[in-house]
Amino acid sequence: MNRSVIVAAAQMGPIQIGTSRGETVARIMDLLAQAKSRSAEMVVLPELALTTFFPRFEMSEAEIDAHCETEMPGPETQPIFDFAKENRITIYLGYAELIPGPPKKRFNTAILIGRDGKIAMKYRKVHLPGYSEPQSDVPFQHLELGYFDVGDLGFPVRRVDDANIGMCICNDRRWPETFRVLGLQNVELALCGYNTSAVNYHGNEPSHLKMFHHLLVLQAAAYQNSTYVVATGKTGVENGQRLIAGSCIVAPTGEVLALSQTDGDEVITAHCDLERCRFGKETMFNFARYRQPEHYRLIVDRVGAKDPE
Ligand code: CDT
Repeated sequence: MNRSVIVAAAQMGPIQIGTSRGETVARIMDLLAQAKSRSAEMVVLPELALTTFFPRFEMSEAEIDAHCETEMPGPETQPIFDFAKENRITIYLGYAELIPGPPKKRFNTAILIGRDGKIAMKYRKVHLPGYSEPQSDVPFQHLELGYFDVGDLGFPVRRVDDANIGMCICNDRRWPETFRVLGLQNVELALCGYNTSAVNYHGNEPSHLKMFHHLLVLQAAAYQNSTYVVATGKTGVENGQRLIAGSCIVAPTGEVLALSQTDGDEVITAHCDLERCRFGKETMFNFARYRQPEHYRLIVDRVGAKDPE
């Protein structure tokens, strides 16, 4: 059976604060056109692709809400949906979602826009990093825990375009639980948008480790769940904060198939033969044959680590 898809990661350079949605969507449209010209059938955009990474700022409720979408598509994002339908290209789009309520909620969300121009899947970020309160003595805040609610849709996998597609967002990729939950649903293409600071302000972490850990977790996740992984970043210097690049497409073997070369808007592509996921799923990581869940109870029963008694 021939099940293959040409996938693109559409990396974006910085979106400075105050940039209009119209300007940003115009950039996205250009990236989508580039992806189409390279025969892509699926395009993955970054986390919070419509705005700057606003949790780096201390903001009022009204300012936070102004960075969120209350409807999807809305007038400014409709062209992305039209592009998906006209060109029969599936698109992962990350954005901030506001539900006015009551109760009011905000989520760090990604949707998959199907080839019919309709929302095929939605995911709301589960592992929110950073803090709920501003921290002192840091050059930039990371206030996702205060600005967003924890996602309430689990880690979905859906059959879209004859592929088992899973979604996660940025920090989720560092948690093996994310990918194992996707793996247990036979994920074949795991999609992840990110905004990752190039510097850890809470310790003396050498800066090269940011890229090392990014690739380490994606390659391990792909191998251990025998799935393709497509990870797309927002990069460059955004409001004075440098973000790592390194958008990539990883094979089910854990090998990197494509890696971005620049710090700005850039499209990378790879041909993904979904049948290649079967080998790992049927041999080394044949979950039905080898998993021993009775020995994994602590993973769901305990949140924080404790010393042995
Ligand atoms: N956007 C996002 O999730 N960033 C995190 C950094 C968290 S450090 C406070 C990441 O995992 O890259």
